[in-house]
Amino acid sequence: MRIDIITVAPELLRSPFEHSMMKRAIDKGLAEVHFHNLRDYGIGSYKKLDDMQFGGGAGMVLMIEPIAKCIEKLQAERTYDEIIYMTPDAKTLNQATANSLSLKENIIILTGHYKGVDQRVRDKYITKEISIGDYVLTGGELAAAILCDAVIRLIPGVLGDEQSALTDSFQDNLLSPPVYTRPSEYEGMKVPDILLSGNFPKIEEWRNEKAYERTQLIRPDLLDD
Ligand code: 6GU
Repeated sequence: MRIDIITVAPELLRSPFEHSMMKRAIDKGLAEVHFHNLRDYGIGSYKKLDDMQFGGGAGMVLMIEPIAKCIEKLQAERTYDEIIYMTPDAKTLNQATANSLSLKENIIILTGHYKGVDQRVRDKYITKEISIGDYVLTGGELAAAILCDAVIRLIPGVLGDEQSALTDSFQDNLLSPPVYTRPSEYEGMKVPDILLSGNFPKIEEWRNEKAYERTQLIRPDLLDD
């Protein structure tokens, strides 16, 4: 999978890709991530990227020309399955979206800044808009890193068997059950007997029950779907 990230702040984004699972995926050749500094496509000698919004109001808006130049240069090189815009005014990222994106060949992620991008960018180029939650970040860069992490770890071969994505929280719309490790007793707090029993069908049943209870308590909305 190839991901092209268009951003005004590539330095804000680079480090998560140099560690842990995303680094492993990139080192294994399972994911390729390229950063494109929007500034390189800016207008005139000042490399202008943004301007005041028509109709008045605070905040600068990213102009269409630099973004168009960058996207069209990439599109001339290959076909993209999705062109994603990271923005708080979109549907929230969930596991189903991450699963479906992990199967794509080439995607572009555009990250906004300031007041966002000119609406015509969204109308002309964007095939999918994603928010990572109901709060506002300064820019879409950290949101893009989160999206990439959620997607890249699902690419077949990235996770080892020992940490199969299939047992993740949310993979089946349930939160994870509680987990324990040694010692089996700490200051009088005991690990549930069932987990020490070696009765694996019963353990599985217990985990499902706890996952359901926890979901019911903390995220009952997940059970509505
Ligand atoms: Cl994708 N961008 C920004 N700027 N803020 C956000 C977001 C994205 N998702 C939640 N808040």
